[in-house]
Amino acid sequence: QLGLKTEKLGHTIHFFDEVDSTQRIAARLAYEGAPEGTLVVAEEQKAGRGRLDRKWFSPKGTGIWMSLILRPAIPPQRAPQLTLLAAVAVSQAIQEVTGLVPDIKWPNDILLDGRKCVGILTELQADPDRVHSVIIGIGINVNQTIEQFPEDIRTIATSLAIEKGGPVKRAPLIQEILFRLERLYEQYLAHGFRPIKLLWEGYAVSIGKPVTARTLNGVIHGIARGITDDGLLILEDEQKDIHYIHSADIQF
Ligand code: BT5
Repeated sequence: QLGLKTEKLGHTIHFFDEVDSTQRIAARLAYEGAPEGTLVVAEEQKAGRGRLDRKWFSPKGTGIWMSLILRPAIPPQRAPQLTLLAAVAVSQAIQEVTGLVPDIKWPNDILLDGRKCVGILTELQADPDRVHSVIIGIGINVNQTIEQFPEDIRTIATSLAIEKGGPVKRAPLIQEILFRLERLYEQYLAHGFRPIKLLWEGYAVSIGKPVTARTLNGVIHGIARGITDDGLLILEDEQKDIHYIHSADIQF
């Protein structure tokens, strides 16, 4: 039992021991009409995924692998804002529960000590002018030891337990994430993205620094200048031209 402090988010929870991906299950539930706030949580994902069909390593019992259904009345181009909103909510919750201070790396990573401990994946069911549902997938490495990570991500990944130096309980963290998400989401629906953007900037790394952005259209080197009110990354290249980046992998 999670002992929720929320009005709406997480009031229907589907728990699974093992799934391919909580994203796929949540998408099916959303398609079948599941209400806003429906949450899918799994102990283990056999085919957890990241962006662009990359794999998300989701071993049994050591992490939080969950997907939340939202139904905001927004046009689809505003959906990336919800990735940033979720990153703020998860960062606040991690800070509250563990005392660790995370960094957000645009658009969807949360880092501790420069290593990735959270990945967020936002997927949509939408018409060109209207969102039907947004599935927010959140993967958190909670209690893995460094040896438990596959070799290819061992130098770039970390867990809350590694950083804190001891185990972290998952249920209170899920509870805190939903609580923070609900608050920020209400703010977002009432006042738009601006208040969320200000909070986001408080956690952001790489703003003002040189970065390399790998997009589907090519590679851009430049200085990250911030994000727009829509949540796009503002990048100033070596010719001082400004690029607005919708989606990319960022390195610094
Ligand atoms: C992400 O993609 O970071 C989004 C991850 C979302 C996972 C959640 S878990 C619940 C829900 N159900 C799903 O199936 N997915 C969501 P991206 O930015 O593309 O990063 C993927 C890359 O992160 C991989 O290519 C690896 O390099 C690295 N990676 C994979 N597993 C990791 C892990 N457990 N911890 C840290 N890094 C990892």
